[in-house]
Amino acid sequence: MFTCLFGVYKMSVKNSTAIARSHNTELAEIFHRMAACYRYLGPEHRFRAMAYEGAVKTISNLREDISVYATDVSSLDNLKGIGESIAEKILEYLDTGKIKTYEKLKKEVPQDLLELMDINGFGPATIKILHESLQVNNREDLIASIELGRIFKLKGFGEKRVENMKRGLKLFKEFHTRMLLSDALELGNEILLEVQGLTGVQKAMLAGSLRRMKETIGDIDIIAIAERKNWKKIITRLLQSEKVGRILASGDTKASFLVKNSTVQVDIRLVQEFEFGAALLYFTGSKEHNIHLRLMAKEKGWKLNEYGVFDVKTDKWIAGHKEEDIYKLLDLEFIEPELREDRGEIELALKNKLPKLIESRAICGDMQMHSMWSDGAESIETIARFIEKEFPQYEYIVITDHSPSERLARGLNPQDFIKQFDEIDEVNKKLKKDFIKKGVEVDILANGDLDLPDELLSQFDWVTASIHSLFNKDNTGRLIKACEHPFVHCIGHPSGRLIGKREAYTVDWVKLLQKAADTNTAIEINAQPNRLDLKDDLVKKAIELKVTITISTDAHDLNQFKFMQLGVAVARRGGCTRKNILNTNPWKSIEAFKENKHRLMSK
Ligand code: DGT
Ligand code: CA
Ligand code: CA
Ligand code: ZN
Repeated sequence: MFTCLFGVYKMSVKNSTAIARSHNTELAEIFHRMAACYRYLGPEHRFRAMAYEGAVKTISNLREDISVYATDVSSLDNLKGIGESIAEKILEYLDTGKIKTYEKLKKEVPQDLLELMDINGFGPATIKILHESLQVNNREDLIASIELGRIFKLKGFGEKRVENMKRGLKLFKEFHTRMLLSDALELGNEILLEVQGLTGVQKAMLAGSLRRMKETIGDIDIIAIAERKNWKKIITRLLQSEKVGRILASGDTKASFLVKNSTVQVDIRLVQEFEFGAALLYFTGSKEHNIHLRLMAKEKGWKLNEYGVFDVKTDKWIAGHKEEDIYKLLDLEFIEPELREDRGEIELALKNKLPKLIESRAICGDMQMHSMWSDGAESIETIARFIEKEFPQYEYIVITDHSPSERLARGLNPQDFIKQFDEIDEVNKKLKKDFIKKGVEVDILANGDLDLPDELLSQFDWVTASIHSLFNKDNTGRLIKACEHPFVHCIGHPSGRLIGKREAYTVDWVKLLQKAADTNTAIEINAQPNRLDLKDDLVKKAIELKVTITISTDAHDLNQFKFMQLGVAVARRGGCTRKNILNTNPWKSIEAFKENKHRLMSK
């Protein structure tokens, strides 16, 4: 799960009941803040901070409300990552609604400083110095001390470091005004369901950037069809929903509100059936796409707006019932929402040359995931049985635990991998098929070497190589060296960005992608919601250069396998067809892909 708990993202914790949501979510948030307090207090509290983060992870993944497990200290003790002391705090919280230790910590550590530790470039030690020497108490103070140059008086704060801090602040701000696609999808679909359930609503759809599946979302847009006479009633009833917080605007045809306890805005518009296509087209955007279409209509003597297509001279209505009708009228192929960014899709549609975009149902397997052997939450058998049941279309999954230098992620030693191979063989035997593939996410070291010996690497079914260090450097050389390695099949999360937290490191993309194509090395679209890496425009570049792409969830627990749809969305936005994506094929084609690289590299 994504654990930035200072924004709207706290709503992404998924549980089956409303109570579970509030207990588990609130407790996870308290523990996350406690961990941050301990980090702030200094390295001697490091283990406590880690213990609380561990508990956050466990609680966030519970399928039931925490109270179900909380009969006494020892029953909680049985949960992974929860020791006696934390168990006591959980009971205290369930009993009194408060945790005394936390109340005490709140007095010791200025709470507005905690969110600053989530910003790249601001560790606890830095924040402490800023607080103690410059009386920085929150983000505003920090910005002021940078702008007024006071920060340069401190030892160790030179131009370069402060530049880096400014970039971190900028990312943070962008992040807090936009949501991750995954959170917006979940929330958007919940609200959509409510709208669809209102009496009088005949049909409702998500529009805006959410329908285009952009990686971050500013606000949620919904279009609904209803007869005009019912509009007022529908708006009134919707605004009475318990999901609605502050109402921003409310008229006869539309309403805007903030979702309760959050800063997420929802815009909803009601239309009549015959104008639905025009409204959907308009409010799906993008704005640039719309402007381009409107110009085309104008050249034909028509006017295109959110109500329909009209003849300029007579004002006569020509079309607008369906999006398809409007594209057809303009001599265009239907353009999928993910492509509507005016990045060349209209020109292709004119020539009937749009790619037939990949769909989720074409995915045959997941190419990256972590088990309990490293930092995943579940055993290999549990993962395999879950996938068999929930993703029956999958023919294989690849377990890719970390290599030794990833100590924080409990990376495996070579001998552990050999033991893991035996376990995979055993589980496959139980499943009566060759379902689980032996993979690894091997670290690319500082000099571009890999973190495991060739002799071991050659035994894996699938080797993904990724960078987990030196994010401030140009990493073209390291990645190219990894591509040139004969046993590397794929580059994982190639740009290293974390949306809103860490910018991508510098890479000469054309050079790298060309190398990937030349060496028959695949490039991953990592579907973790805060990665979505490779991102859409680089995916486009990659397929132009004939690079093979994989989509994988990099799941660390069972709830994360559903992220595949986000990876597919990125691929679609990049214009991928089924053919561009390696894991739309049976495993024997993947073997052939590996064989090709082998042949190329031994030339
Ligand atoms: P977001 O919410 O920032 O993630 O992005 P969108 O694309 O959802 O933008 P939003 O919610 O402001 O507006 C929804 C759609 O409405 C947008 O994609 C296109 C259309 N739209 C909004 N304002 C304008 C405008 O000034 N001109 C045109 N042509 N279309 C607009
Ligand atoms: Ca929007
Ligand atoms: Ca909007
Ligand atoms: Zn990784």
